[in-house]
Parts: sequence; C-alpha cells; structure tokens
Amino acid sequence: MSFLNTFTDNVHKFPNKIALEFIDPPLQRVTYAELDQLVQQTAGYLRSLGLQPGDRVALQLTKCLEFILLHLATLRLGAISLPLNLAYPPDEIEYFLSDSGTRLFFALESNAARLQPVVSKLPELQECIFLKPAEPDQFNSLISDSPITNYRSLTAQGEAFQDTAVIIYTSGTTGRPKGAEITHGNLISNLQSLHAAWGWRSDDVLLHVLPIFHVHGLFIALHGALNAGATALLMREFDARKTLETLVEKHCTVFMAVPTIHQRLLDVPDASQFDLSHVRLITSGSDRLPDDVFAGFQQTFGYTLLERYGMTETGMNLSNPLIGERRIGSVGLPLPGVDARVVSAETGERLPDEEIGELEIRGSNVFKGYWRQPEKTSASFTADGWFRTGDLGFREADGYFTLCGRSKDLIISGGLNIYPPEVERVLVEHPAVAACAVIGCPDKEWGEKVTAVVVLNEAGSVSGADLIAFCRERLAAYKSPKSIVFRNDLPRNAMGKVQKAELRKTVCQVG
Ligand code: MLC
Repeated sequence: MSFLNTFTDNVHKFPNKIALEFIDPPLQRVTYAELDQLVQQTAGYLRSLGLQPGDRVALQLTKCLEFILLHLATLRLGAISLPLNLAYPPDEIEYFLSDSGTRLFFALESNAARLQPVVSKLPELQECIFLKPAEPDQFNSLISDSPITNYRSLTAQGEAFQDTAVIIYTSGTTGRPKGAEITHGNLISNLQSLHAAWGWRSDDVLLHVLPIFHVHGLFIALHGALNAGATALLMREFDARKTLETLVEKHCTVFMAVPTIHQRLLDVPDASQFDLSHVRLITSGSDRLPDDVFAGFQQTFGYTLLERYGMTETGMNLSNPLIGERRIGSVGLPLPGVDARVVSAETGERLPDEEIGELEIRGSNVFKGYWRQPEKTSASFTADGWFRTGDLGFREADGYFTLCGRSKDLIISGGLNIYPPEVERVLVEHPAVAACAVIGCPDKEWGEKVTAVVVLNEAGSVSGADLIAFCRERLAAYKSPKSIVFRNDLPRNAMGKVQKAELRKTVCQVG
C-alpha cells in the first residue's frame, strides 16, 4: 500500500466530498473525484514534457492548487518531487537545481526575471515553466490538451516502495545543504502511524495554514488529510485572526502549527472569545513548544496542545498521546512502528532512563539517505542502522521523551532550521568582514533569532543594516541575521574554535 493507493481508495469511497478548498483568493474547491481527474491530466502533461520515472521536478511556487497537482502527478509517475521554499533567492535555487539534476522546474512568473540567468546555466534542466497561480486558467489550459495518463501502479512489495518520492533539502553543519531522499515507503508508514496515533477520520476538517514546501505542511498535514479521506481547508498565507475565525466558522476539527503560530494566535486581541471546543486535535511541532505557550493555550482556549517531534529525515517520531497525558515540556512517546533510544554521545551506548544523551531513531519512517552523498549518509547512521538525530534528550521511566538541546550547531526560527555555517559562509564573503559567528538568541516570537557577531577587518567599514542586506541577497530572508553585533574579537578555545556558548551568554543578554 502506498499513500497514492490510499488516495485512490478515497477517490472511490468519497468522490463527491471536498478534498481541498482554498479559502482565500483565488477561491478554489475540488472534490476527491475532481482532484483525481486533475492529477491525471497533470500527469499526462508532465509525460508530454518527457518526464521519466526517477526524474526530478522542482517546485518553487506559492501555496496553490498547481503546486499540489504537480506534486501528486510527479509521485504518480514515479518521478521525484522537489519542493523548494519560496524564500530561497536565485543563488540558492541554482545550487538546489544543479545538485539534484532537476529536469523540470516550475516557478512563479513573478520571479522569472530573477531566475532566468540562473536556469540558463543548468545543462540538466530541460524546461523551466513559469506559472501564475493567481490566474488558474493558465495552468488549466496547459494541462487540458494533454492526454489522460494511466499511472504506473505502486505496490508495497515492488521496488516502488523503496523508490525516492520526494527530495527535501536540509542544511547541515558542514558544507552546502543536502537533499534528504524520502521514499514512498517512508511516506505511507509515517501516515499510517499518525493515522492511528491521532485518530484521523474521514469526517475531519483540517485547517491548513502552513507552507507546503516542508515536511510539516506537506506530509503531515496535507497528505495526512488526503490519506484519511478528510477535507483540507487551505489558507494561502497565515493570518492569525482569520485562522481563529475559520476554525470556528468552518467547524474545523484538526489544526497543526508551529509554536510561533500558536503564539500569534494567543496574541490576537480577544482571542479567548473564540470557542475552539469542537476542534478535536491541535498539534504543535517543528520547534520546542515553550511552556508559556502550552499554558497560554490552556488558559485562553481551554485546550491542551499536543506536542510532537519530527525531522525532515524521519517524518514524525514521537508524539504526546491523543488520549492520555499530554505532558508539558515533553515530546511524548514513540509513534507506532518507530523505535527511539538515548545513547551516550561519547561511547554510543544506550543510557539508562533520565540520563541525557543523543536521541537516535529507527523505523520505516527513516529516510533512505542524502542525495548523492554516501559519506554524509553513512555518517548520519550508526553501524546498527539507527539515525543520529543530533538532538539531546532523555527518556522517563514511563516512556515519555524530553528534548533538551542539540549536539549540532542549529538554530530553529519560526519552525525553520537554520545552520549557522551557511550564514557564516555568506558573511565572510563580505570584504569588510574578518571573522564572524552566528548564534540563535532566545526570542518570544521566533523561538530563536538569528544573530551574527562580526569582527571587521582593520580597514573595514560596513553597517549592520548593510550586512543584513548583503545576506538577504544571497540567502532566504528567514536565514539572514535579524541583528548584527560588532566585536573586536571572538572568544576562542585553545584549538581556535569559536566558543559559541560564551557568545550566547554575553551577546544574547545585550539583545
Ligand atoms: C518569515 N520570516 C522569518 C520566518 N518566517 N524569519 C525567521 N524565521 C522564520 N520562520 C521573515 C520574513 O521573511 C519577514 O522578513 C519577517 O520575518 C516577518 O515576516 P512575517 O510576515 O511576520 O512572517 P510570516 O510570513 O507570517 O511567517 C511566519 C510564520 C512562518 C511563522 C507563519 O515562518 C511559517 O509558516 N513557519 C512554519 C515553518 C514550517 O512549516 N516549518 C516546518 C519545517 S518541517 P521581512 O524583513 O522581509 O519582512 C520540520 C519537521 C517537523 O521542521 O518536525 O515538522
């Protein structure tokens, strides 16, 4: 069974049920039968462009029906979908497309002028198609002339189960971002675990406010709803008040978000006027849920948030229970089919309960490896096949896990991962910068705020604002520093390594 088989079953079971409804302009609504028909037409269109199984199709689009159709049609054809964050500037896009050897690239018409010089440099890229999601007729006319394609059928036994379905780029502590290869098997196994753990139902109505180019919005929320035969109401861009209004007015039963979004809901004036008692499941993930947001949700809405823990490479690993104690500060218990253990960072040996070590994960949810990076892949697994998450935590005697830091140098801002070396690499390209260190400072809104500590060359002169602008030209805005602190030197250990813990103590307090 693959996710696509479940979706097809739902098309037969609920042909006239609304599968997707975009609740802001352009308003669009498709039933399961209509969605299936559109995906088939889109598959026909992709095939007419020569797409073959295993080819990569990159999508850098807004949250729109076209994105979903191209993504599902790509999976249907046994090709590989490669969703890209809209915030990535052309420099980053060039790297993702060339590293992945993308064959077809769908991007926004409004970005055509910026992207054109980049795409013309890529020999493996066969075609770049610019879309206008605000004008759905454009895409309809592209796909309507294509013959309807019968999909390659995917089965649990066949090699398709092991085939890569999606590549999502994740940054790393060293080098450029790596493409995590997620298989059809990973997708369905994680969906089945979550279906059972969270009690997904075909009469659920999901309010979907997350971007669809990451695991959370794409696999957990969108695939989750389609896998359940439920209805997804999609908000193109998150708006806090509209979220609360929609949850109430459209009788939504499921809502998933990151802590920054939950905090913004709490900040809505008169938030407590919104009665969310009919929403049966509200989850929080992608970043640690601060205790005051957990408590604020209980006080304001009378709801106990269900915190869960996942990663791009593994999908979802741990979750607080649907029924039973949702423990503050804890990410809960291993999901069905997922094994979790805590090991010593030094010896790799399993640690007793309550002792802090590195969290490792095993299960059919764990990805195949990093695209064309066998060494980095093997370094991320233990000899006996456990994935090293890089997160530190402990297990309690009753099986609940708590995270308490990271062994990797990583910042999480608004639910997005940022690896400081990526930002440092850009900063040192500036001629006035002699050295720098990028750290995350605690922040009420974002969880952590990207902060760069910069040492200038003797003759160097540049303002913080100019350095931020320099980064934003080369990096996605969310990765770029939100503040720059100038120092005469950086604290280093005997090996010359910057002492980031020391910097966090002195720099973050100052703000
Ligand atoms: C936007 N900005 C961010 C940011 N998002 N900066 C830091 N961190 C972020 N996450 C920038 C914008 O570019 C903008 O810059 C400024 O901050 C303010 O923008 P905004 O309009 O207030 O932000 P908004 O568009 O509302 O976005 C905030 C958000 C969004 C919280 C809604 O970040 C979001 O949807 N986050 C969810 C990310 C997600 O889905 N993560 C899941 C990863 S999967 P300026 O200066 O240009 O105005 C994963 C696995 C798992 O982690 O377990 O789930």
